[in-house]
Amino acid sequence: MSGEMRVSMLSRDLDMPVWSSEKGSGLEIPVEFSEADYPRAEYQRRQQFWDPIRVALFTLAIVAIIGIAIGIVTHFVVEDDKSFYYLASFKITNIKYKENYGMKSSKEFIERSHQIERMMSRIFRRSSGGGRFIKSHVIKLSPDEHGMKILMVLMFRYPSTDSVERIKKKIERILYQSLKTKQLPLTINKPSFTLTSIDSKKMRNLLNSRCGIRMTSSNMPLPASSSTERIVQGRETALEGEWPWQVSLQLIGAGHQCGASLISNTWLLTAAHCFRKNKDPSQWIATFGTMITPPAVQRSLGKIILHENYHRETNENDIALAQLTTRVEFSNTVQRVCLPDSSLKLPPKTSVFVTGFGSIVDDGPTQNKLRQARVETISTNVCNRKDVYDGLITSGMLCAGFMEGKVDACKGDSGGPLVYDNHDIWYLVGIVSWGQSCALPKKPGVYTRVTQYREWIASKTGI
Ligand code: 4AZ
Repeated sequence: MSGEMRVSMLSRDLDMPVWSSEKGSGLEIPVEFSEADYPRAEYQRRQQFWDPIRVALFTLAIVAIIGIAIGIVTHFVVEDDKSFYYLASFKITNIKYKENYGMKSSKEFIERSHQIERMMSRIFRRSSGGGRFIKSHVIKLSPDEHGMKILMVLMFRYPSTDSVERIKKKIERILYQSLKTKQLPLTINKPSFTLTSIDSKKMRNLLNSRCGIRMTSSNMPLPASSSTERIVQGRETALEGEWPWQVSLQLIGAGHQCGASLISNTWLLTAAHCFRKNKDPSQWIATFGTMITPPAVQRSLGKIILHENYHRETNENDIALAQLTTRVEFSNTVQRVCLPDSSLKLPPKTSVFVTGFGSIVDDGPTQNKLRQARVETISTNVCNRKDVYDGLITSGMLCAGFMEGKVDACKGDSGGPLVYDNHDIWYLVGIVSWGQSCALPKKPGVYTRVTQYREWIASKTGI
């Protein structure tokens, strides 16, 4: 009887009639308990609740809950990745040092640095702990009797619980292994290799010797932008520090007038036509950051230098320099952009980015939040076609946008940057200058071609 009872009792409330099945019959008949039967039934119910299957299931559930809890704690505490920075110094023996390596803006320095950075990427990305490598930057190339010496920073992300020394050993092991097994284009002299752990401040200071580098507030480098949108038809800039060289030039009492680009701790590069209304530096302020109000940093202007041959009728030589009264310190939100070598030539349809606080429709208001747009370079031949700008584009100008229109810079973006990303280093290739209205078909944006003015900038600033 008790065997048959158990089957029914497990699935029933005690104050419901209990069903008893006749052995072998498959039939169940309701059995009424008398009042005296209840305590015994209660006891049986408790005892039967803890049968071995239930105990096993219960134990399993507890183990699963503990497992999940440990997983969550591990994820947030142990696996909480942190950036680790190292300064690497080593000698390369199969390359002879060239004098131009001393100049960071030279083509020779840029190309050799990229080659070394690519090699580091190859060494660390394909290793077992490859996902830990973020990027590297060459800081300095110097002469050495056996070839040349390289100083570079290496950035990794490892769990925050890992020690600096342990990571250093891992990095060295990966590197030494690669020297043995990989065909590398440059011969690294193993005994000369030293690795020193540095903090984020030291890393920042070292990187400040280089231009055009973007970092997020957590000191993570920003990857090349993935946006494909517009200023007229653009998007608000997503991250603080995405365009750290962007400046807003404001006339005291009249607000934002133009954009500009930071090219050193004290110099801004902008368009000459921005100062048509007012050339008195004491009437101007420059603000930094992704918002006009509140600005991240603010400075007054001490000097304005217009290009001597700026012509307002033809927009020729639409370039000007402005000097801050006090220098700005570089940070994640304020950083200078690189100036390209005068020899840099961008082929048509190269992706470039324009940023600014200008209007998003023709004659619209200034935007408080910085906006960005991806545009493409257009050859001067195409831009000078009769149905485009009919010969108005001179050698000091550069067209960028789309023939179908839609994406463009607009009023208030003038003076601001058009930048080109070369291996995560950003170069100022254009200054927003003019255009027929905004985002119209066959009327792309016209920019001052910075490469054409590289010597002029150097002659005024020494940069
Ligand atoms: C302006 O008035 C202006 N579409 C700037 C850029 C462009 C047109 C006008 C390009 O400042």
